[in-house]
Amino acid sequence: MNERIIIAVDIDYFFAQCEEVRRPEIQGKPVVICVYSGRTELSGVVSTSNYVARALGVESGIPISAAKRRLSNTDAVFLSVDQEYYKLVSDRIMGAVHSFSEYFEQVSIDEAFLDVTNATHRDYESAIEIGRKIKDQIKDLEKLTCSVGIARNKLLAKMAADSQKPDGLSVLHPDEISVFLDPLPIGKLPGVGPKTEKRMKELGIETISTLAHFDPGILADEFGRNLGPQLARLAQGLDDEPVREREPEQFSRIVTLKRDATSFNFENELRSMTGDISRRLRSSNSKCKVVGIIVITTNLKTKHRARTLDVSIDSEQEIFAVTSELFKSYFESENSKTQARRVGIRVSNLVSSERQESVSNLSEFF
Ligand code: TTP
Ligand code: MG
Ligand code: MG
Repeated sequence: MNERIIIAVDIDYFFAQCEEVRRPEIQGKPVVICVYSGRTELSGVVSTSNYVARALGVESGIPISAAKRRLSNTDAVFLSVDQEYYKLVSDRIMGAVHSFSEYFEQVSIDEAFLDVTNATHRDYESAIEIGRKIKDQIKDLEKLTCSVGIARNKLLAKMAADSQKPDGLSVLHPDEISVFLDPLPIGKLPGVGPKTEKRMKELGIETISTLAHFDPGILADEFGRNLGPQLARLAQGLDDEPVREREPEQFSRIVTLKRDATSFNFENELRSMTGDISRRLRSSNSKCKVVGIIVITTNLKTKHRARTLDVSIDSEQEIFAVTSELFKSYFESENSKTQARRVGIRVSNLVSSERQESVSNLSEFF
């Protein structure tokens, strides 16, 4: 029997919720996270918004000018994206989610899958328990809510998670799949974008059930020999994609200082972070080529400095040497103008240390 149990996790209104957590005073107001293009004061698009703003018609992808109009009579808060900050929060959450199963795949900044087939002995009750623990842990760690979906494959787990947002936990038992899928509009099927949706409607396909039973020949003609039949399979709830571990691209750690700093006076905190990063590099058999520091100032600005190294490294001492230098030169250049509230380090451009070893072993023969 190859029946699986997959858990999907997606953070609710991720960027906007991160901002609500670090600026509690904006909670309850419409919050809009903007990507300003810089051309004019208002040009750009909405990255995401909280549910208060969504209820007023403001969602991902609409122009900022439209969002301003729709929220003109409210106390809405418009903030610029702070991708670096969200990435730090995401890294910590993903680290925590990963600890629930070795079969883990992160698919975007706020979304991951776990295969818990073995861990649960194919028992949905114990998968629900894991889902609850994941939600509790993300809440404890970062004060964020997420939505969890549990089903027999990635497609259905994701759709289940999406079906009960925010703060949901939705389980789709194998015998409930068609009742869940059939009546949904085709736009809810991952893979059906606005263009495909429009064309499908012209063909009279409104619901997932209609798509599931549609003439495969016509679908292949209309949407391509691969995509057409693939869409029909998805509409039947079929998906064999495994949960695939992806190589991490970077590791980071960040701490809040006991006292705001205007100089590098947090050696102990830095040692603890470099020790942690070094252990994470070694346990994933990687070394890093780029080492960077992160400073979050008392007025919530995020600043970065990074250095690309000639040789990749993984030791605590080496990472400490580079990051302490970066911190010193950061504070010198800032000239005590800003105070650091949180400080962090990040290593990236990871290379496999095994591959390096095998290359150097080989070179000994020549
Ligand atoms: P999503 O998970 O798609 O959306 P969300 O977390 O904001 O809202 P929810 O899951 O509750 O529906 O995307 C995660 C983040 O990715 C989102 O917070 C901001 C960013 N994003 C964009 O910048 N532009 C976009 O068009 C979308 C969809 C997301
Ligand atoms: Mg999300
Ligand atoms: Mg997402």
